[in-house]
Amino acid sequence: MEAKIQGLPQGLRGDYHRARPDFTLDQDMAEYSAADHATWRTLLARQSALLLRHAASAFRDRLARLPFADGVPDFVRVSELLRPATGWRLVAVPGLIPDGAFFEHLAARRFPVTHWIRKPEELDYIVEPDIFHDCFGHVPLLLHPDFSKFLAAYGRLGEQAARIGALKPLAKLYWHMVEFGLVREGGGIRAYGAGILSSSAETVYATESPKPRRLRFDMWRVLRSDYFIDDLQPTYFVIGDYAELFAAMERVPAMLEAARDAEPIPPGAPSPDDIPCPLH
Ligand code: HBI
Ligand code: FE
Repeated sequence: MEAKIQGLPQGLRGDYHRARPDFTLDQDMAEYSAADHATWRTLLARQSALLLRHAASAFRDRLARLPFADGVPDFVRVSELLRPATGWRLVAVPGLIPDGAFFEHLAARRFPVTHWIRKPEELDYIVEPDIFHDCFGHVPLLLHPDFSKFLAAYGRLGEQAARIGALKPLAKLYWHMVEFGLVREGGGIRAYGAGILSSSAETVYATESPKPRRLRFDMWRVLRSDYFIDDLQPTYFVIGDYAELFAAMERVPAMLEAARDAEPIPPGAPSPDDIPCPLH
């Protein structure tokens, strides 16, 4: 069993012994308490209040179609909406899973979602991704044609990257463009990244604060950019639309080796070809 969770951080709270070899398990709706459903609704209400001003319209429009209002969502119901739209479905996992399994699921259009929810005293911050982050943050854009194509293409790169020891640049791409991505919209800048939109502090900070760098999306820059995992991001990348993100994936296979060998750009540091994106 130790071998099974090799490559994962120590002390994860999920029950990995219950999981299949591909790290999935069955979501059991009966395991959620009334308090769990209340936690979901509290988080949903708080984040929803921020969306109109701060979230990308692609995210808001699709969130409105999802059965999230009453409490912790049932993955079977959500998958029934996803499949006819973009071919994705949700699979339940105990928490973080090893890179290889994660990439395989994405390539097959299965999105791994942690089945448990945070405790009431963790509303503002949690280290591991829980069901609120995974569902609220990631699932709306799985209904978007271009973004969901981008994410499946990302999964398909995992094998090549593992073979040549270039998983780090791929993790940077996921971090900056899936978790913390911004999009230009109607003369302003909105958030679509799951890490931003599942955090109330970062939702406001990323889209309004004058402090962070906001740079025009550049794949080669992103693949070399280090990040903080436990603080607000000092640098965000801004796309024009989700088709741009998908189109940029075509060039990644040819960039991976060079990105692996390049000097990483420290979090928040500038780089010579940066193009700033003003807030207005
Ligand atoms: N597992 N459940 C889960 N969720 C993630 O976002 C995730 C993961 N395992 C690996 C991983 N992310 C990262 O290494 C990606 O950047 C590849
Ligand atoms: Fe995430």
